Amino acid sequence: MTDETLANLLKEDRRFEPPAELAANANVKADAYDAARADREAFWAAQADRLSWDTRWDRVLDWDNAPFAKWFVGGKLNAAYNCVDRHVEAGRGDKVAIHWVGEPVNDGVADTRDLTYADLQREVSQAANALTDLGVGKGDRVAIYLPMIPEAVVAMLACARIGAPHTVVFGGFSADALASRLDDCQAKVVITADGGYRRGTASALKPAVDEARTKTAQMGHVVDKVLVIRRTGQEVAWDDATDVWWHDAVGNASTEHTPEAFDAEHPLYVMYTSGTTGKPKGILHTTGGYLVGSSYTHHAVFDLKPDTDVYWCTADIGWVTGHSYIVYGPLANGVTQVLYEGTPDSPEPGRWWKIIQDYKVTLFYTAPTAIRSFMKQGREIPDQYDMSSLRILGSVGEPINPEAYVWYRHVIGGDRTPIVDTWWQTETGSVMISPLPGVTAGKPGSAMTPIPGIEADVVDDDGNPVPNGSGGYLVVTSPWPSMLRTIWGDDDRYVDTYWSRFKQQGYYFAGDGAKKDTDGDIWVLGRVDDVMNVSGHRLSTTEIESALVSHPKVAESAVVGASDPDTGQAVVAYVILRNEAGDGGPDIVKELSDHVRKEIGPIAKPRQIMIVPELPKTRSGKIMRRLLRDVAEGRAVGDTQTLADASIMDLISAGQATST
Ligand code: 6R9
Repeated sequence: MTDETLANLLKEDRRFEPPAELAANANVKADAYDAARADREAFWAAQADRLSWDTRWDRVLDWDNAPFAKWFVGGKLNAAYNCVDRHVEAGRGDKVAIHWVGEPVNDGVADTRDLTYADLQREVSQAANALTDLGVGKGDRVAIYLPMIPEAVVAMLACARIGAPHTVVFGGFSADALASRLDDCQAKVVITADGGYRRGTASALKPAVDEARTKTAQMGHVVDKVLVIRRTGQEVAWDDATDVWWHDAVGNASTEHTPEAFDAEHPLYVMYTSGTTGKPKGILHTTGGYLVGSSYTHHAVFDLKPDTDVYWCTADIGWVTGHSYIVYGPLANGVTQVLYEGTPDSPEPGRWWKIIQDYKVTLFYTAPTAIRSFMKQGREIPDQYDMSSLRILGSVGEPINPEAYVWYRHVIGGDRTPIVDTWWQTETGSVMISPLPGVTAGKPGSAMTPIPGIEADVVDDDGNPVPNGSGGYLVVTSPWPSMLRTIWGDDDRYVDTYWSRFKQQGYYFAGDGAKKDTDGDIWVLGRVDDVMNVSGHRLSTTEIESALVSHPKVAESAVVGASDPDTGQAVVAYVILRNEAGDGGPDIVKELSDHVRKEIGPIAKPRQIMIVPELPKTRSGKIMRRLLRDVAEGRAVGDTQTLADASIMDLISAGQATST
């Protein structure tokens, strides 16, 4: 973000007060901030009481071995029981848990299915029994690689029910990306489907699992079983020794299953996310604190009224937002929600707005990148639908620019709905900084203040809080229940990545830059490290550079995130070819782009690839990405004094027009 955009942002002075009725009836009011400040542990203990525990904890927080936290020490609970069974036992078995809106959509009618809490209880129990029969026990890892079908939720809850940590891999990731995750967490079983639908067309998933399984075998790790859901009915290669149909194994299993209570610190899941080095980090979340954090924040930030609200989060379960705000938070709160498969604008540009109209959605949660793309299409499309049911709109994944915020509120929310701009991360497990819809007067573009129970600040290089009106690094200053516990198999990397930057103060370093305005409200500005944010998805520059360098024609590469009006940031790659590759041939750009797609997945595909003769490096050999970003964003190239060879930037800037 340039200084100029930042200055403009902070000139933003529109305020949106909460609607009076919402404020009067809000689940969480202003006094919660005071209660949490007075006694943070007692505050979180009160939130933990919203769940059902088999054994109560005897200590709220054990921070003796910081930064390794234990929350609700000695407590025991089952996450799936909390998300499913307890609602059935409370007489809400007939309540719809999930309105699934799938693909394909034929003649305007989608493939749909409603699942009640009683349905979920039966299916989760069957899946839990089937996984147990396949040899999955407490502590074994299960990978889930699925489209957005109800079975994805069922599979996650079945794992939670038997204490087998799941690792959900986004269905858009390649076989290679899947293989490295299977290997890293040593997954015993993979749950997948023959294929999935996108824009009405079936695409295969199972072949990527087969390929990944072969790859992990070469790495020395053998996946025992692959449980396959028949979704599209397409042909699949079958290996009798490993492959099992879901409809056989799960379909024939008993619908009775008694959940076992697990320790509050028992691992619930591992979610891989991009870091600053090539290897994705397996973020570990455990059971008790995570469920407390995700369910409390969902109740507070969305002011969820389970008897009347219809909630919809458009995320994919392959991301943390899908974990915390489709599966665990909402279901623990007994919500009725929409789950959808597909894309926002297919088969019709107004698909989302039609879903809101049809299901009378009241709480809606999506990402700025989607809002910007709808803005581009124009308000004529949403204006055709009745969205008067909406009462709160949420935003997540990247900073929301004030214009998108105001458009979202005005066009989608009819100027009635507060917007909750929620800042959080895979690592934080649940929302950390956000307005409360019944309390906060929202400012377009600001995530505002840490929610009750969370303590965060913006600090300078030395870890001192910056005064209002200044910028710095975003930190969390005290532990919170849904915090990551470690990086799977790599405690040192956990300490290094998050706790060494402000070791003396004991602050969690989020990797984001932020500014406090004159009122002290927080504006998150984006990453300060080599992590990009493309359409709300985290990608590491190093990971894409490694993918490019693994191509036989490539000698070296540098990747930057350039600002992009649609996707927030976009991947721009600079590539030096090997001598023997000559000019790479006429299709070199496409070849490299396809290669990245294959290695990581379509979301990592560069917007632009430039073949360059050299990369700008400092004398110590560090690539100066700042200069490459200048070129990618079409600016005059900044200070080149520290370059070992300043003429290189002229070559790169001149070459840009011809090589893209
Ligand atoms: C939940 C999620 C985390 C990174 C985070 C930050 C960016 C997320 C934001 C936001 C500004 C918001 N981010 N929400 N930036 N305002 N409301 O997105 O997790 O995929 O781990 O990404 O996303 O840069 O550090 P994750």
